[in-house]
Parts: sequence; structure tokens; C-alpha cells
Amino acid sequence: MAVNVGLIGAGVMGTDHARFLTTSVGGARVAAVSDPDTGRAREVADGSGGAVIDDPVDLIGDDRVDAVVIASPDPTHKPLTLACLAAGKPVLCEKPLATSSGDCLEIIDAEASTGRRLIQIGFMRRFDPGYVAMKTALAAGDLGAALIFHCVHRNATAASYTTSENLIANTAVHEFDIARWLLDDEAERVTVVSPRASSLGGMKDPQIILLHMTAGSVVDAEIFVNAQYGYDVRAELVCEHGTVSLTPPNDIQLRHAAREGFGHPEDWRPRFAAAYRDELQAWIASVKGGPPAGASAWDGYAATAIAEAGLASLASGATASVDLQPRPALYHSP
Ligand code: ISE
Repeated sequence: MAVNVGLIGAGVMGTDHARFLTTSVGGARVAAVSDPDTGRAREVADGSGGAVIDDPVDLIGDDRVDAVVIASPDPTHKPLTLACLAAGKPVLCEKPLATSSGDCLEIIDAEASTGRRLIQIGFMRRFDPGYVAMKTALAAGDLGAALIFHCVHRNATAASYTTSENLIANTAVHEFDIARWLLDDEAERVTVVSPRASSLGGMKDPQIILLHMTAGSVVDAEIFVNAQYGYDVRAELVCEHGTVSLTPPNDIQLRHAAREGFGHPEDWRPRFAAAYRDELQAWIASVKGGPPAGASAWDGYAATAIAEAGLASLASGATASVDLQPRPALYHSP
């Protein structure tokens, strides 16, 4: 039996998730779509034969919906996730889980009181073949201890909603999650360094974010949301006996007009297409009774707590500490 997915948000990410669920994820169908723009909800729903339900809370409670994908704006994530928990329905919520660590903790309490993991967060990089191979290389042990994790995250142009602050809370949050996951460690301190700002975009861009991890490694992340030339995500992990890096994830290298090179996509969707597909497939498997997959609500909380410390550092110019609450038993296993 296919899982009937209710999709909230028919924007860039919602449309992409619907496409994967309809074309390349097995065992699922988009049964209903909700978006304040009814026209675009209808367009996405028509692609899969689903219904349009105007109110997202009605969609969550609807009997035709078994599980929910939340791809609406960040401030809606908390109330909609709580509504999914109240209805006892599994939910894949796009990052961030909520806009403050206090709100994340409220969600964690609500999930813990159901006694089961119903929430997966859309930190899709955990499913990217490159990052998975990096983690496998580190776990093999030959590289020794991780010392430095260099990250670069560049967008061609910033989304209209991007500010100096949500460059940390919405964009760098991917680096926060992937660093915790790769290093199997937590961040204890965050320092944001703002170089001279690009004249494009009117915000503090780029930023360099340093995370001091509890086991002693340091993560440096360059976040540049108006890099102009394309979407580019890089990473190199420096260890005691060698390094492991992502290689450019392109199929071809072109030589033309006295130049040689490879292209960059305009945004993250082509770069992380395999990751988005595999993330959804793993979620559907967990909805069908398999073990929880991907990032948990706890991971969502930890990433938002790092972002909050980053915002404090951005405002003060000083290093800020990350004070995580004790991890509830529900989140002790992966
Ligand atoms: C967007 O929301 C994403 O999740 C992308 O992966 C990221 O590169 C972009 O900066 C965010 O705005």
C-alpha cells in the first residue's frame, strides 16, 4: 500500500519533493497539497492526482493523509509539526525545525510524550553520496582523528528573504548539521567573523563561522549567499593521517573556447537531487514501519541552538557558547 503524503507548501522545495514522490520514490503518492496560493497548490496536486486542501491543519487531520511533508516558510514549521504530533502522523519537516531553540525543545517534549519518533528533519546532506563516503572514510579509522573540517557553501544569489541573520539560521544550518553528523560530536562554541561585505545583497555576506567541537576539532564554514557564479558546496576534512574531500559532483568536464572546466548549478536542487530522493525514500521506509531515518527533532534542536549562538556572536563580535539541554532517552539511538 502506498503511503498517502500530504504536502504543505507548494513553493520551490514543496514542488521538488512532490516531483520526487511522484516520479522516483517508491511506495508513496502525493494525496493532498496545501498552499496559500491555491493556483500553485492545484498545479502540484494535479501532477499526482491529489486533492487541494486550503487549511494546512485540515490537511494534517484529513483521513486521506497518512504522513506529512512540511515545506512552508520557516516560522510555520513549529505549529504545523505540533499539529502532526497531535494527529499522531509522521512528518518530514524541512529545516529548520523551528526558529528558536526554546521552540525546538517544546516540539521535542511533545514528541517525547508520544513515546515514538514521528519527526524527521530535512537535512538532506546526510543522504548525499559524497558526505556519506566521507563519513565512511573517517569511520574506517585509517585517517586518524579529525582535526579541521573546512566547509564552503555558496549560493549564486540570495533568496529574497535572506538577511545577515538567516544566512546563519537558514543557510549555514546545513553546515552545523553535517558537521555534527560527520564528526559525531557537538559544538560547544561559535564565533562568526564578518569580512568586508560584498556590495551585492545589502547584508553581512560572506560570513565565516567557526565551531569549536567538544572533542577538540574546529569547523570553519564560509557562507556566501551572493557568490554570483553558481551554487557551490565544498568540504574537506583534515585528519591526523590524511584528508578526505568532496569532489565536484558533475558528470562532465567541458573543454571549449580556450577553457576547461565543469558547470555549477544555479541552486541546490540539482546538486543535492540524489540526496533529496534518498532522504524521501528513507522517510517513506520509516513511515512504513522501518527504523527512524535521517535527522531527528533532537538534531533539529542542536542545529538551531548552534545558529542561536552564531546570531549572538554576529551581534556581539565575541565567541558565544552553545548550551544544549540533556538529550531525552527517545533520541539516544540514531
Ligand atoms: C535553502 O533553504 C537551502 O536549504 C539550501 O540548501 C541553501 O543552500 C540555501 O542557502 C537555503 O536558503
